[in-house]
Amino acid sequence: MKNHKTLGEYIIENQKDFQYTTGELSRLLSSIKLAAKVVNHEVNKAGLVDILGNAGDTNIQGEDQQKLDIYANEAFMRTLSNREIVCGIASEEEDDFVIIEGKNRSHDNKYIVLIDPLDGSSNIDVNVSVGTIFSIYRRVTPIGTPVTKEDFLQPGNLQVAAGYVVYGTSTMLVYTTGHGVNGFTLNPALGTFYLSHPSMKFPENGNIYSINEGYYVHFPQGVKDYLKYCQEEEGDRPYSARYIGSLVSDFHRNMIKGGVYIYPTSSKAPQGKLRLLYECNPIAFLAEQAGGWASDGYKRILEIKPTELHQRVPIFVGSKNMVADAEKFMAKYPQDADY
Ligand code: AHM
Ligand code: MG
Repeated sequence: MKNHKTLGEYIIENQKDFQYTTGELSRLLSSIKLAAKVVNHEVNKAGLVDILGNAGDTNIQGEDQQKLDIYANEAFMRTLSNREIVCGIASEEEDDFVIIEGKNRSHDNKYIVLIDPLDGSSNIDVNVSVGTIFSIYRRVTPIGTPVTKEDFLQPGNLQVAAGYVVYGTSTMLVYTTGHGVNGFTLNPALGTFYLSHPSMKFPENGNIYSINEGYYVHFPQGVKDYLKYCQEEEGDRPYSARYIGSLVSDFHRNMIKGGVYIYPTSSKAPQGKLRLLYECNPIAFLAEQAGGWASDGYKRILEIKPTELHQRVPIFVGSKNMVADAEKFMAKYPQDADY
């Protein structure tokens, strides 16, 4: 068997790539690794819910059972707060950001984390993959003071690291610190992540499109036209449609095989559905680092200046040439850019 590097070894060896190089980011990534294992253990038990009890029940040890998305939120919140590195966390599961105090009630920690603890959670009941998405920034307000909203409303191009965990047929942790994208697979018997997908790259072209076509009638005309193009018989088209309904899994597959994931605006969701800070920015950072592209249909996701924590934006992300093709169709309807 080939001797694969573990995630722990990889993080330490590549500490120097990180521009601030203090070891703090390594410790932060280690805490994400730990929380991912805890959540993985719980997600794998989801099918036993009728045996072990449902949310709101009490389990055999007398502990309250929780819904998995709440469980995942608490697991990440707890682990990230414990290591004297993070000064604030914003989560898709919380209404507002949370201020973390360091040792002796100080505010000396430098990093903020934005997290979607369990994305695609409607898929849990049916044994389909779900994921965790995370995004890390350095704070912009002075060290020593409590974090403010300003620390969280940074454009995506200021992220220092981002990644996801996919709880699928295998559990994988995929992340970037701005030096490419690497994927690590969990060996469940040992509880260790191994480097299984070094230097992940989107193929420049692809033949998969991923969108919830059930909402077709509600889509903007540019999206309708692009879908028609995907389905036409010409060259390497028609493309295949693949849509899991778990962003992390759809993105992960498209990065490996080549494809585009689209969640556009629609007459039902005029701003789109996905959140800029917890979903679109980290996924866009990974996409660009893997040689792909992420756009809101008109402009680069990573340059959008956020105005609210839970802001939604449309997203077109994946193989570079596929996103560029979709943007050409969108450009014919410039009025739709004012979503
Ligand atoms: P969630 O954060 O409430 O789980 O929603 C995000 C998910 C994505 O993972 C997925 O791609 C999308 O919502 C599916 O939405 P839809 O069912 O509208 O196609
Ligand atoms: Mg989500």
